[in-house]
Amino acid sequence: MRFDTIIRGGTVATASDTFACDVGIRAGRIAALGADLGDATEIVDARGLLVLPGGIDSHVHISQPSGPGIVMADDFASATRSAAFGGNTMVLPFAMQQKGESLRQVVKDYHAKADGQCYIDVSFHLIIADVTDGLLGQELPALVNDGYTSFKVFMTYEGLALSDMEMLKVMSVARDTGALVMVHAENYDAIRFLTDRLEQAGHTAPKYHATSRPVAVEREATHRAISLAELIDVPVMIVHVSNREARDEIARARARGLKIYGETCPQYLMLTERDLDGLNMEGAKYVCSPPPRDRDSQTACWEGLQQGIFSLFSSDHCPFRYDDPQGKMVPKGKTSFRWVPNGMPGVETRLPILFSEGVGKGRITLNEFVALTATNHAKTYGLYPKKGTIAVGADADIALWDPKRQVTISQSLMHGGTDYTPFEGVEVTGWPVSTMVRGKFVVRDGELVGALGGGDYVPREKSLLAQPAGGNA
Ligand code: DUC
Ligand code: ZN
Ligand code: ZN
Repeated sequence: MRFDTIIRGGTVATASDTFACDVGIRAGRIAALGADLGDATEIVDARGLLVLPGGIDSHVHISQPSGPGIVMADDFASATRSAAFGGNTMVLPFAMQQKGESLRQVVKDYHAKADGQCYIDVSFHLIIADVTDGLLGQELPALVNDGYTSFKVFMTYEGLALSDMEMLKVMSVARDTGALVMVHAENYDAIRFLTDRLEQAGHTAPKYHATSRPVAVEREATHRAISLAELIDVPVMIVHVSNREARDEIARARARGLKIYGETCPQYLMLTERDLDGLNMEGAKYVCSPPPRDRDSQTACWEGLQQGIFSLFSSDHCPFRYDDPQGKMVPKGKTSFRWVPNGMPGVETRLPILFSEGVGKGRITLNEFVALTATNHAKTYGLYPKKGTIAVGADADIALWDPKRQVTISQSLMHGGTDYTPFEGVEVTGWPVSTMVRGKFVVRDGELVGALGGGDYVPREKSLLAQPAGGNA
Protein backbone atom coordinates (compact mmCIF):
# COMPACT_ATOMS: atom_id res chain seq x y z
CA MET A 1 0.00 0.00 0.00
CA ARG A 2 1.58 3.22 -1.11
CA PHE A 3 1.47 6.38 0.97
CA ASP A 4 1.80 10.03 0.07
CA THR A 5 4.28 10.49 2.89
CA ILE A 6 6.00 8.31 5.45
CA ILE A 7 7.58 9.97 8.47
CA ARG A 8 10.33 7.51 9.23
CA GLY A 9 12.53 6.85 12.23
CA GLY A 10 11.03 9.25 14.74
CA THR A 11 9.61 8.77 18.21
CA VAL A 12 5.86 9.27 18.33
CA ALA A 13 4.35 10.68 21.51
CA THR A 14 0.64 10.93 22.24
CA ALA A 15 -1.19 11.91 25.40
CA SER A 16 -0.83 8.35 26.63
CA ASP A 17 2.18 6.66 24.99
CA THR A 18 5.64 7.16 23.57
CA PHE A 19 6.89 4.70 20.97
CA ALA A 20 9.29 4.36 18.06
CA CYS A 21 7.12 4.21 14.99
CA ASP A 22 6.79 5.33 11.39
CA VAL A 23 3.74 7.29 10.31
CA GLY A 24 2.10 6.64 6.95
CA ILE A 25 0.02 9.47 5.55
CA ARG A 26 -2.50 9.31 2.75
CA ALA A 27 -4.97 11.99 1.59
CA GLY A 28 -4.18 14.21 4.55
CA ARG A 29 -4.82 11.60 7.18
CA ILE A 30 -2.76 9.19 9.18
CA ALA A 31 -3.28 5.89 7.39
CA ALA A 32 -0.85 3.60 9.20
CA LEU A 33 1.44 3.44 12.21
CA GLY A 34 4.20 0.86 12.44
CA ALA A 35 7.49 -0.33 11.04
CA ASP A 36 8.29 -1.18 7.41
CA LEU A 37 5.31 0.67 6.01
CA GLY A 38 6.57 0.30 2.48
CA ASP A 39 6.84 2.99 -0.11
CA ALA A 40 5.69 6.57 -0.35
CA THR A 41 5.93 9.52 -2.69
CA GLU A 42 7.99 11.19 0.01
CA ILE A 43 9.97 9.79 2.92
CA VAL A 44 10.62 12.26 5.72
CA ASP A 45 13.60 11.43 7.89
CA ALA A 46 12.61 11.99 11.52
CA ARG A 47 15.54 10.28 13.20
CA GLY A 48 16.37 12.09 16.43
CA LEU A 49 13.03 13.90 16.38
CA LEU A 50 9.81 13.59 18.31
CA VAL A 51 6.70 13.18 16.19
CA LEU A 52 3.96 15.00 18.09
CA PRO A 53 0.35 15.90 17.41
CA GLY A 54 0.51 19.50 16.22
CA GLY A 55 -0.22 22.00 18.94
CA ILE A 56 -3.78 23.25 19.21
CA ASP A 57 -3.92 26.69 20.79
CA SER A 58 -7.52 27.06 21.86
CA HIS A 59 -7.24 30.58 23.20
CA VAL A 60 -5.96 33.20 20.76
CA HIS A 61 -7.23 36.61 19.72
CA ILE A 62 -6.82 37.63 16.09
CA SER A 63 -8.02 40.79 14.32
CA GLN A 64 -10.29 41.59 17.21
CA PRO A 65 -11.68 45.12 17.68
CA SER A 66 -9.77 46.52 20.66
CA GLY A 67 -11.08 50.01 21.27
CA PRO A 68 -10.83 53.36 19.50
CA GLY A 69 -7.47 53.88 17.82
CA ILE A 70 -6.10 50.50 18.88
CA VAL A 71 -5.26 47.85 16.28
CA MET A 72 -4.36 44.25 16.98
CA ALA A 73 -0.93 43.37 15.61
CA ASP A 74 -1.93 40.13 13.93
CA ASP A 75 -4.33 39.35 11.15
CA PHE A 76 -5.12 35.74 10.29
CA ALA A 77 -2.14 35.43 7.98
CA SER A 78 0.47 36.63 10.46
CA ALA A 79 -1.07 34.89 13.47
CA THR A 80 -1.39 31.50 11.78
CA ARG A 81 2.12 31.83 10.31
CA SER A 82 3.51 32.56 13.75
CA ALA A 83 1.51 29.69 15.21
CA ALA A 84 2.85 27.28 12.59
CA PHE A 85 6.44 28.23 13.40
CA GLY A 86 5.59 27.51 17.03
CA GLY A 87 4.58 23.92 16.23
CA ASN A 88 0.83 24.51 16.07
CA THR A 89 -1.48 23.06 13.47
CA MET A 90 -4.69 24.66 14.66
CA VAL A 91 -5.79 27.76 16.56
CA LEU A 92 -9.15 28.75 17.99
CA PRO A 93 -9.65 32.52 17.92
CA PHE A 94 -12.80 34.35 18.95
CA ALA A 95 -15.55 35.88 16.87
CA MET A 96 -16.35 38.77 19.18
CA GLN A 97 -19.76 40.37 19.35
CA GLN A 98 -20.06 44.01 20.40
CA LYS A 99 -23.20 45.60 21.80
CA GLY A 100 -25.91 45.98 19.17
CA GLU A 101 -24.36 43.51 16.75
CA SER A 102 -25.98 40.37 15.45
CA LEU A 103 -23.87 37.39 16.44
CA ARG A 104 -24.59 35.71 13.13
CA GLN A 105 -23.27 38.78 11.30
CA VAL A 106 -20.20 38.87 13.55
CA VAL A 107 -19.45 35.27 12.63
CA LYS A 108 -19.84 36.10 8.92
CA ASP A 109 -17.46 39.03 9.31
CA TYR A 110 -14.83 36.87 11.00
CA HIS A 111 -15.11 34.28 8.28
CA ALA A 112 -14.52 37.03 5.74
CA LYS A 113 -11.36 38.04 7.61
CA ALA A 114 -10.10 34.46 7.85
CA ASP A 115 -11.13 32.98 4.50
CA GLY A 116 -8.08 32.25 2.37
CA GLN A 117 -5.83 33.91 4.95
CA CYS A 118 -4.78 31.01 7.16
CA TYR A 119 -1.67 28.85 7.06
CA ILE A 120 -3.07 26.36 9.58
CA ASP A 121 -6.57 25.23 10.51
CA VAL A 122 -8.86 27.46 12.54
CA SER A 123 -12.20 27.33 14.28
CA PHE A 124 -14.05 30.09 16.10
CA HIS A 125 -15.32 30.40 19.64
CA LEU A 126 -17.95 33.09 20.09
CA ILE A 127 -17.75 36.02 22.51
CA ILE A 128 -21.14 37.10 23.77
CA ALA A 129 -21.53 40.74 24.74
CA ASP A 130 -25.19 41.53 24.08
CA VAL A 131 -27.58 39.13 25.76
CA THR A 132 -30.87 39.75 23.97
CA ASP A 133 -33.89 37.48 23.70
CA GLY A 134 -33.12 36.99 20.01
CA LEU A 135 -29.58 35.89 20.78
CA LEU A 136 -30.67 33.47 23.48
CA GLY A 137 -33.66 32.07 21.67
CA GLN A 138 -32.48 31.91 18.10
CA GLU A 139 -28.95 32.98 17.15
CA LEU A 140 -27.00 31.13 19.78
CA PRO A 141 -28.74 27.74 19.51
CA ALA A 142 -28.54 27.95 15.71
CA LEU A 143 -24.83 28.76 15.82
CA VAL A 144 -24.12 25.89 18.22
CA ASN A 145 -25.92 23.67 15.75
CA ASP A 146 -23.67 24.98 13.00
CA GLY A 147 -20.50 23.96 14.86
CA TYR A 148 -19.71 27.03 16.99
CA THR A 149 -19.91 24.93 20.11
CA SER A 150 -18.16 27.11 22.68
CA PHE A 151 -18.54 30.70 23.79
CA LYS A 152 -16.69 33.04 26.09
CA VAL A 153 -18.33 35.39 28.53
CA PHE A 154 -16.61 38.20 30.38
CA MET A 155 -17.21 39.29 33.96
CA THR A 156 -15.20 42.46 33.35
CA TYR A 157 -14.31 44.97 30.59
CA GLU A 158 -16.37 47.95 29.48
CA GLY A 159 -18.93 46.84 26.92
CA LEU A 160 -18.29 43.15 27.50
CA ALA A 161 -18.99 42.45 31.17
CA LEU A 162 -22.17 40.45 31.70
CA SER A 163 -24.34 40.74 34.80
CA ASP A 164 -24.98 37.62 36.85
CA MET A 165 -28.46 37.48 35.33
CA GLU A 166 -26.98 37.54 31.83
CA MET A 167 -24.41 34.91 32.75
CA LEU A 168 -27.16 32.65 34.03
CA LYS A 169 -29.16 33.10 30.84
CA VAL A 170 -26.16 32.28 28.63
CA MET A 171 -25.24 29.29 30.78
CA SER A 172 -28.78 28.07 30.52
CA VAL A 173 -28.59 28.08 26.70
CA ALA A 174 -25.27 26.27 26.93
CA ARG A 175 -26.88 23.60 29.05
CA ASP A 176 -29.77 23.20 26.64
CA THR A 177 -27.56 23.06 23.56
CA GLY A 178 -24.53 21.15 24.91
CA ALA A 179 -22.14 24.04 24.32
CA LEU A 180 -19.18 24.82 26.55
CA VAL A 181 -18.95 28.17 28.35
CA MET A 182 -15.55 29.79 28.81
CA VAL A 183 -15.40 32.40 31.56
CA HIS A 184 -13.09 35.37 31.98
CA ALA A 185 -13.36 35.70 35.74
CA GLU A 186 -12.53 39.13 37.18
CA ASN A 187 -14.82 41.43 39.19
CA TYR A 188 -15.62 44.44 37.01
CA ASP A 189 -16.81 46.82 39.74
CA ALA A 190 -13.84 46.05 41.97
CA ILE A 191 -11.44 46.79 39.09
CA ARG A 192 -13.21 50.05 38.26
CA PHE A 193 -13.17 51.12 41.90
CA LEU A 194 -9.47 50.36 42.32
CA THR A 195 -8.55 51.91 38.98
CA ASP A 196 -10.34 55.17 39.82
CA ARG A 197 -8.61 55.30 43.19
CA LEU A 198 -5.17 54.64 41.72
CA GLU A 199 -5.64 57.31 39.06
CA GLN A 200 -6.82 59.84 41.66
CA ALA A 201 -3.65 59.16 43.64
CA GLY A 202 -1.55 59.76 40.51
CA HIS A 203 -0.57 56.10 40.19
CA THR A 204 -0.76 55.82 36.43
CA ALA A 205 2.30 53.76 35.38
CA PRO A 206 1.77 50.33 33.76
CA LYS A 207 2.73 48.55 36.99
CA TYR A 208 -0.50 49.78 38.58
CA HIS A 209 -2.42 47.64 36.13
CA ALA A 210 -1.51 44.72 38.40
CA THR A 211 -2.45 46.68 41.53
CA SER A 212 -5.84 47.39 40.01
CA ARG A 213 -6.65 43.69 39.56
CA PRO A 214 -5.40 41.85 42.65
CA VAL A 215 -5.93 38.16 43.31
CA ALA A 216 -9.15 38.78 45.28
CA VAL A 217 -10.71 40.26 42.13
CA GLU A 218 -10.07 37.03 40.24
CA ARG A 219 -10.83 34.69 43.14
CA GLU A 220 -14.21 36.29 43.82
CA ALA A 221 -15.28 36.16 40.19
CA THR A 222 -14.05 32.58 39.84
CA HIS A 223 -16.08 31.57 42.87
CA ARG A 224 -19.14 33.39 41.54
CA ALA A 225 -18.83 31.88 38.06
CA ILE A 226 -18.60 28.42 39.61
CA SER A 227 -21.65 29.08 41.78
CA LEU A 228 -23.66 30.26 38.78
CA ALA A 229 -22.58 27.20 36.80
CA GLU A 230 -23.61 25.00 39.72
CA LEU A 231 -27.07 26.57 39.74
CA ILE A 232 -27.52 25.78 36.06
CA ASP A 233 -25.64 22.46 36.22
CA VAL A 234 -23.48 23.29 33.23
CA PRO A 235 -19.77 22.59 32.63
CA VAL A 236 -17.54 25.65 32.51
CA MET A 237 -13.94 26.32 31.52
CA ILE A 238 -12.35 29.05 33.64
CA VAL A 239 -9.78 30.51 31.27
CA HIS A 240 -6.38 32.08 32.00
CA VAL A 241 -6.16 31.25 35.70
CA SER A 242 -3.24 33.13 37.23
CA ASN A 243 -2.94 32.22 40.89
CA ARG A 244 -3.35 29.79 43.78
CA GLU A 245 -6.63 31.11 45.17
CA ALA A 246 -8.54 30.96 41.89
CA ARG A 247 -6.97 27.57 41.22
CA ASP A 248 -8.19 26.30 44.57
CA GLU A 249 -11.73 27.46 43.81
CA ILE A 250 -11.65 25.19 40.76
CA ALA A 251 -10.10 22.32 42.70
CA ARG A 252 -12.75 22.57 45.42
CA ALA A 253 -15.55 22.65 42.85
CA ARG A 254 -14.17 19.54 41.16
CA ALA A 255 -13.82 17.78 44.50
CA ARG A 256 -17.54 18.47 44.95
CA GLY A 257 -18.22 16.75 41.64
CA LEU A 258 -18.85 19.85 39.55
CA LYS A 259 -17.67 19.95 35.93
CA ILE A 260 -15.48 23.00 36.37
CA TYR A 261 -12.30 23.03 34.31
CA GLY A 262 -9.30 25.33 34.17
CA GLU A 263 -6.79 26.75 31.74
CA THR A 264 -3.52 28.52 32.41
CA CYS A 265 -1.01 30.25 30.14
CA PRO A 266 2.76 30.77 29.76
CA GLN A 267 2.70 34.26 31.26
CA TYR A 268 1.50 32.86 34.58
CA LEU A 269 4.40 30.40 34.72
CA MET A 270 7.14 32.71 33.46
CA LEU A 271 6.35 36.31 34.46
CA THR A 272 5.49 38.19 37.63
CA GLU A 273 4.00 41.60 38.31
CA ARG A 274 7.55 42.91 38.67
CA ASP A 275 7.81 42.65 34.90
CA LEU A 276 5.22 45.42 34.68
CA ASP A 277 7.59 47.72 36.57
CA GLY A 278 9.92 48.67 33.73
CA LEU A 279 11.49 51.95 32.71
CA ASN A 280 9.18 54.40 30.95
CA MET A 281 6.46 52.35 29.23
CA GLU A 282 8.40 49.04 29.15
CA GLY A 283 5.98 47.52 31.64
CA ALA A 284 3.15 47.96 29.11
CA LYS A 285 4.51 44.94 27.24
CA TYR A 286 3.32 42.76 30.10
CA VAL A 287 -0.09 44.33 30.65
CA CYS A 288 -2.61 41.53 30.35
CA SER A 289 -5.58 40.39 32.35
CA PRO A 290 -5.45 38.72 34.75
CA PRO A 291 -1.96 40.13 35.32
CA PRO A 292 1.11 38.02 36.06
CA ARG A 293 1.40 37.66 39.86
CA ASP A 294 4.28 36.38 41.99
CA ARG A 295 6.51 33.33 42.48
CA ASP A 296 3.96 31.49 44.60
CA SER A 297 1.35 31.98 41.88
CA GLN A 298 3.75 30.50 39.35
CA THR A 299 4.23 27.47 41.59
CA ALA A 300 0.48 27.16 42.03
CA CYS A 301 -0.05 27.23 38.28
CA TRP A 302 2.56 24.52 37.76
CA GLU A 303 0.83 22.42 40.40
CA GLY A 304 -2.48 23.06 38.68
CA LEU A 305 -1.06 21.60 35.47
CA GLN A 306 0.54 18.67 37.28
CA GLN A 307 -2.60 17.79 39.21
CA GLY A 308 -5.02 18.08 36.32
CA ILE A 309 -6.84 21.07 37.81
CA PHE A 310 -5.85 22.81 34.61
CA SER A 311 -6.42 20.63 31.59
CA LEU A 312 -5.49 23.29 29.04
CA PHE A 313 -2.31 25.25 28.48
CA SER A 314 -3.09 28.01 25.98
CA SER A 315 -1.29 31.18 25.00
CA ASP A 316 -4.08 33.79 25.28
CA HIS A 317 -2.18 35.29 22.35
CA CYS A 318 -3.47 38.84 22.12
CA PRO A 319 -0.85 40.82 20.24
CA PHE A 320 -0.31 44.57 20.18
CA ARG A 321 2.77 46.33 18.93
CA TYR A 322 4.79 47.93 21.71
CA ASP A 323 6.35 50.91 19.96
CA ASP A 324 3.14 52.05 18.36
CA PRO A 325 0.39 54.48 19.36
CA GLN A 326 -2.10 51.97 17.94
CA GLY A 327 -0.62 49.43 20.36
CA LYS A 328 0.90 49.63 23.81
CA MET A 329 1.94 53.30 23.71
CA VAL A 330 -0.83 55.17 25.45
CA PRO A 331 -2.19 57.72 22.99
CA LYS A 332 -1.89 61.43 23.73
CA GLY A 333 -4.31 62.60 26.38
CA LYS A 334 -4.82 59.11 27.76
CA THR A 335 -2.49 59.12 30.62
CA SER A 336 -2.86 55.93 32.62
CA PHE A 337 -2.47 52.18 32.54
CA ARG A 338 -6.27 52.08 32.08
CA TRP A 339 -5.74 52.79 28.39
CA VAL A 340 -3.00 50.27 27.67
CA PRO A 341 -4.51 47.49 25.56
CA ASN A 342 -4.55 44.23 27.48
CA GLY A 343 -2.73 41.26 26.08
CA MET A 344 0.58 39.92 24.85
CA PRO A 345 1.81 37.73 22.00
CA GLY A 346 2.55 34.08 22.74
CA VAL A 347 1.25 31.69 20.09
CA GLU A 348 4.77 30.96 18.82
CA THR A 349 6.44 30.45 22.20
CA ARG A 350 3.79 28.44 24.08
CA LEU A 351 5.06 24.98 23.14
CA PRO A 352 8.81 25.55 23.54
CA ILE A 353 8.25 27.14 26.95
CA LEU A 354 6.13 24.28 28.29
CA PHE A 355 8.38 21.65 26.75
CA SER A 356 11.56 23.15 28.16
CA GLU A 357 10.31 24.28 31.55
CA GLY A 358 7.92 21.37 31.97
CA VAL A 359 9.27 18.24 30.28
CA GLY A 360 12.91 19.35 30.29
CA LYS A 361 12.89 20.21 33.97
CA GLY A 362 10.94 17.12 35.05
CA ARG A 363 7.77 18.92 36.07
CA ILE A 364 5.53 17.09 33.60
CA THR A 365 5.93 14.08 31.33
CA LEU A 366 6.13 14.23 27.56
CA ASN A 367 2.67 12.66 27.40
CA GLU A 368 1.27 15.29 29.74
CA PHE A 369 2.84 17.92 27.50
CA VAL A 370 0.97 16.50 24.51
CA ALA A 371 -2.28 16.37 26.47
CA LEU A 372 -1.94 19.94 27.75
CA THR A 373 -1.01 21.43 24.39
CA ALA A 374 -3.02 19.39 21.89
CA THR A 375 -5.17 16.43 22.92
CA ASN A 376 -7.12 18.08 25.73
CA HIS A 377 -7.87 21.08 23.50
CA ALA A 378 -9.33 18.75 20.88
CA LYS A 379 -11.42 16.90 23.47
CA THR A 380 -12.56 20.06 25.18
CA TYR A 381 -13.64 21.83 22.03
CA GLY A 382 -15.21 19.09 19.94
CA LEU A 383 -12.31 18.24 17.63
CA TYR A 384 -11.27 14.84 18.91
CA PRO A 385 -10.24 12.35 17.50
CA LYS A 386 -10.00 14.14 14.13
CA LYS A 387 -7.48 16.51 15.73
CA GLY A 388 -5.13 16.37 18.70
CA THR A 389 -3.66 12.90 18.43
CA ILE A 390 -1.58 10.60 16.31
CA ALA A 391 -3.84 7.71 15.43
CA VAL A 392 -5.01 5.99 12.28
CA GLY A 393 -7.84 8.04 10.80
CA ALA A 394 -6.84 11.31 12.46
CA ASP A 395 -5.83 14.32 10.39
CA ALA A 396 -2.08 14.27 9.77
CA ASP A 397 -1.48 17.38 11.89
CA ILE A 398 2.04 16.85 13.11
CA ALA A 399 4.90 18.76 14.69
CA LEU A 400 8.38 17.38 14.22
CA TRP A 401 10.20 18.38 17.35
CA ASP A 402 13.91 18.51 18.10
CA PRO A 403 14.08 17.80 21.84
CA LYS A 404 17.72 18.84 22.06
CA ARG A 405 17.80 22.10 20.17
CA GLN A 406 18.77 25.00 22.42
CA VAL A 407 17.29 28.36 21.55
CA THR A 408 17.27 31.74 23.25
CA ILE A 409 13.85 33.20 22.59
CA SER A 410 14.13 36.50 20.81
CA GLN A 411 11.87 38.75 18.76
CA SER A 412 14.25 38.28 15.84
CA LEU A 413 13.13 34.62 15.67
CA MET A 414 9.39 35.35 15.69
CA HIS A 415 7.06 35.36 12.69
CA GLY A 416 4.03 37.30 13.86
CA GLY A 417 2.96 40.92 13.63
CA THR A 418 4.19 42.29 16.96
CA ASP A 419 7.49 44.01 17.62
CA TYR A 420 8.36 42.23 20.88
CA THR A 421 8.09 38.97 22.72
CA PRO A 422 7.44 39.02 26.47
CA PHE A 423 9.78 36.04 26.72
CA GLU A 424 12.84 37.75 25.24
CA GLY A 425 16.02 36.08 26.52
CA VAL A 426 14.36 32.95 27.89
CA GLU A 427 16.55 29.95 27.11
CA VAL A 428 14.74 26.82 26.03
CA THR A 429 15.75 23.32 25.07
CA GLY A 430 13.40 21.77 22.53
CA TRP A 431 12.09 23.43 19.40
CA PRO A 432 9.65 22.65 16.58
CA VAL A 433 11.55 22.18 13.34
CA SER A 434 8.65 21.33 11.01
CA THR A 435 4.88 21.59 11.11
CA MET A 436 2.52 19.64 8.89
CA VAL A 437 -1.21 20.30 8.51
CA ARG A 438 -3.35 17.52 7.01
CA GLY A 439 -0.24 15.91 5.55
CA LYS A 440 1.28 19.05 3.99
CA PHE A 441 4.26 20.85 5.41
CA VAL A 442 3.57 24.44 6.41
CA VAL A 443 6.96 24.95 8.03
CA ARG A 444 9.80 22.69 6.98
CA ASP A 445 13.20 22.79 8.66
CA GLY A 446 12.51 26.30 9.84
CA GLU A 447 11.29 27.64 6.47
CA LEU A 448 7.76 28.65 5.56
CA VAL A 449 6.68 26.34 2.74
CA GLY A 450 2.90 26.32 3.19
CA ALA A 451 0.54 28.34 1.07
CA LEU A 452 -1.52 31.20 2.42
CA GLY A 453 -5.02 29.76 2.38
CA GLY A 454 -3.78 26.23 3.08
CA GLY A 455 -5.49 26.36 6.48
CA ASP A 456 -9.15 25.35 6.61
CA TYR A 457 -12.02 26.42 8.79
CA VAL A 458 -13.11 23.45 10.92
CA PRO A 459 -16.67 23.26 12.27
CA ARG A 460 -16.74 21.50 15.61
CA GLU A 461 -18.73 18.81 17.38
CA LYS A 462 -19.86 19.41 20.93
CA SER A 463 -17.34 19.28 23.73
CA LEU A 464 -16.71 15.93 25.36
CA LEU A 465 -16.92 17.85 28.64
CA ALA A 466 -20.45 18.95 27.84
CA GLN A 467 -21.79 15.48 27.09
CA PRO A 468 -24.07 13.96 29.72
CA ALA A 469 -21.60 11.11 30.31
CA GLY A 470 -18.68 13.53 30.81
CA GLY A 471 -15.31 13.41 29.11
CA ASN A 472 -11.79 12.70 30.14
CA ALA A 473 -9.89 15.72 28.88
N1 DUC B 1 -7.07 39.50 28.59
C1 DUC B 1 -8.14 39.00 27.98
O1 DUC B 1 -9.14 38.75 28.59
N2 DUC B 1 -8.10 38.76 26.69
C2 DUC B 1 -7.01 39.06 25.90
C3 DUC B 1 -5.82 39.49 26.57
C4 DUC B 1 -5.94 39.79 27.98
O2 DUC B 1 -5.03 40.27 28.58
ZN1 ZN C 1 -10.06 36.74 28.95
ZN1 ZN D 1 -8.07 35.92 26.03
